[in-house]
Amino acid sequence: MSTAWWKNAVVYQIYPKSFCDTTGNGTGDLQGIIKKLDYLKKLGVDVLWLTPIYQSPQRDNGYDISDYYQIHTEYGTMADFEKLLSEAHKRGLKIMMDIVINHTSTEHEWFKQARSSKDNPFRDFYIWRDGKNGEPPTNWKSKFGGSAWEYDETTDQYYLHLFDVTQADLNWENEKVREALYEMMHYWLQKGVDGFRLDVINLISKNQQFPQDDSDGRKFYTDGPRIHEFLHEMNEKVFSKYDLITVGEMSSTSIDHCIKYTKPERNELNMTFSFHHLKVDYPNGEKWTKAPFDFQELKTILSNWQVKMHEGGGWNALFWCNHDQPRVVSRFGDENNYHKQSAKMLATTIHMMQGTPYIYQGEEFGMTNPGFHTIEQYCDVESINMYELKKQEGSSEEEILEILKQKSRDNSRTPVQWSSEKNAGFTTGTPWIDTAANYQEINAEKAISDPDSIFYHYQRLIQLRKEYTIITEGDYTPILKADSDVFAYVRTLGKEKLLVINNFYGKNKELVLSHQINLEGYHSEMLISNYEDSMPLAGKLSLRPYESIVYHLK
Ligand code: TEU
Repeated sequence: MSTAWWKNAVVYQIYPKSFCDTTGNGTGDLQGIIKKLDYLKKLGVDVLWLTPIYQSPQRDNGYDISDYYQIHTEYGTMADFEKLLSEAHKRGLKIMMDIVINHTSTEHEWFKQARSSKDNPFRDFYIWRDGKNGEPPTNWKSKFGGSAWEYDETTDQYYLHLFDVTQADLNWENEKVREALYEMMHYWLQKGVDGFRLDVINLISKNQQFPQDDSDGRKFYTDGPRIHEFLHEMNEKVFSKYDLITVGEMSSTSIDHCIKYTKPERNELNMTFSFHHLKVDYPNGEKWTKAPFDFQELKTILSNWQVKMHEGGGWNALFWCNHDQPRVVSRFGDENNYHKQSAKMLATTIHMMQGTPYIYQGEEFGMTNPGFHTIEQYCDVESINMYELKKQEGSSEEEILEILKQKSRDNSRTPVQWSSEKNAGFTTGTPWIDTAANYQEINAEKAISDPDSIFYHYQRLIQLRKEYTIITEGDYTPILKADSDVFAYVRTLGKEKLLVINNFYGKNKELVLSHQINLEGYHSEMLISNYEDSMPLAGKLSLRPYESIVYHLK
């Protein structure tokens, strides 16, 4: 059986608002993406995932959709979108749309109708319940803080919103809702888009008893009772009619569920994003703290997902960064002392694993967290809500700002640093969010002109995936599991092996490999590293700070 094309693909994520502005209004746009297609082609990626570009009041930067059939005015027109699609296709690049169907904006026509009266035909498109003695129907918490229920005076009932109060959850039990959403997906597919990223898709099936206990309620709607049935139906009615790439964003999920979501014969999705490896700096599960990351935990989680998804026949999406996560070089690397080495090392760690890698705009040349220092610089609804909540709880301004500096989603949402020109070449106007101050040192233009840059390291990693089947197909065995500094693993395909070694810290490290892997009878070749003069393979290796090496053994 031939390998599905998306198993060898690399996806590049574009956050259009911060990508490239061609009008001077301070907001990125579709023409800006067209302008950069040759740059993306040079990097070597195959698919471009655009975060939501539909009409939206932008409370949550487009994840609050008010019309699934219109392009958000600031981003351009439908003609611009069609142009983008054809220009991308001309270059052999595919376009993946972000599909947000757990909720809509409260400004969506469906919701406006639904809230107008209890007998409106759209009432049942959303989830309405009576309160209990003047309190919300359950104690479920919104992911952005506060109750997940909002009281609506007109009809004296509450509606459910797992995210912001302006993001009302759709009622997936209602067949009409499902049909309307499938129709919308067909509309985009018929236009020629090549894939879907499905936002928080594992939250769409709620336990219809709406139970509660002393938790935040997530267990009553995460990977819920009818989730596999719904995805199977979506696949049958939509995906199966096209040659598509589909990836589901899975909030607080499990490996067992992700195997089910992605096992080809179950006909649900191609692959899943899971987030457990990005909670290793959430002590006791609490994101809103300032904390170092737990390296052992990081290794254990990533390795477990590698091994178990492989055994179960599932498929992982591989990633460090997206528009909800801080920048990886600031998070797990050292942006001050080993910017280049640590960014490259982190890239290698993920790209040599089994799965489909995702690169988030700017990651390919090492963009960092911006280090905002006043609350006025933040735009993200989650960050602002948390700021208010922490204030009410009595935290000091200083403390909260320190936490936001590490954890805010705005860390990844600053303008792409294209050049050392004003506003990093992102806009000629005033950017909607501040640009990181380091754009003179860290930018795409500079990276392109430096043969040793992070950009070319990513380019090489992408090429290697195309050249070596073992990267796609090989199985995965962690080695040096308990080592406190090194993340290493072996990929195996028949007699062939890949040995991947990553020093995660800024110090030298002596490594004895002879107990970990039998090198006898093998011819080894170094495929990629992050120092110019990396050593040939031997039973003992002396690693330098953040050194990363991949050997191919035959
Ligand atoms: O995110 C879902 C999600 O649960 C998170 O990644 C979330 O941002 C984080 O847990 C908050 O701490 C998706 C989108 O990627 C995000 O941008 C949207 O805000 C969210 O869904 C709602 O549509």
